[in-house]
Amino acid sequence: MPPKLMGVVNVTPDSFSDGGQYLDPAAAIRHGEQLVRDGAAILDVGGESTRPGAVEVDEAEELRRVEPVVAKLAETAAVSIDTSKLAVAEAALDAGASIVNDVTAFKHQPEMAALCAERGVGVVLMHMPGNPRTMQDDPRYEDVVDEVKAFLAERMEFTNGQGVEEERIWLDPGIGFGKTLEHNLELLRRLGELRGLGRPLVVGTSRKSFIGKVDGSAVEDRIGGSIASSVLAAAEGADVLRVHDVAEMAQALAVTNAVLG
Ligand code: HH2
Repeated sequence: MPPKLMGVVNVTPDSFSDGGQYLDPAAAIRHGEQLVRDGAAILDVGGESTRPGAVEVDEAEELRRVEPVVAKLAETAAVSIDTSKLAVAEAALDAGASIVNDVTAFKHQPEMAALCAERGVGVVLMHMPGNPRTMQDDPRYEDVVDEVKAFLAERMEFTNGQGVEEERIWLDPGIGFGKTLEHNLELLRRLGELRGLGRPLVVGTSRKSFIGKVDGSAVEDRIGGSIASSVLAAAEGADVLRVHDVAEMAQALAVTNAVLG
């Protein structure tokens, strides 16, 4: 099965690659609708940047950004809400979102797991050591794949223990979150080992700085690296690819599929 595409809709002034482009709700909605036409099966709506060193956004502001966008886009696509805040997740689910994507894997607000259980929605649990403000301070692992795998297994057990059925849990190695270039490359190379966790894998490499570290490219020039890393992740068994450039990625997957048959 070819992976599904999760299109990124950042309703923020400061996201690392498209900050400010879709802060206006009408622009974010138009963008999301275009991503669906381009081939996105899921739209991931976020109102707070998680880039290293990003400014924390208060709850009311994050809610104000995402709620109208989720409400409108949920009419045409499956929407995931990219948040670590309980109140934002709750409002987004009320507005029609059907997946909660938490980069802290419910470590920031563990009550989010019970909310997801009660609503019967899907969850994405991602690996990140610490928080976005500290995660890039000299990250170290004995074996990055083993440690990410153990972290995800523990968070899955916690989430399941809070009542979320295992079938609703997706896992994400958190490319770029608390990892050096070598850690990111190793995770992509050995992604298949995470299949042992038995749950669908979400992978987000799109436009990330590890690509720039490979070839010196600026953030607006990383589509080639985003596509190459996403296709390789798909070959290693990724089920969902979180991408900004949905049309280009859909074409790359179509050609990959046509060749592989
Ligand atoms: N990456 C980003 C944000 N959320 N969620 C998951 N599950 N996996 C990821 O790899 C992931 C994520 C960072 O990308 P972006 O949203 O474009 O940037 P920012 O956090 O600056 O808004």
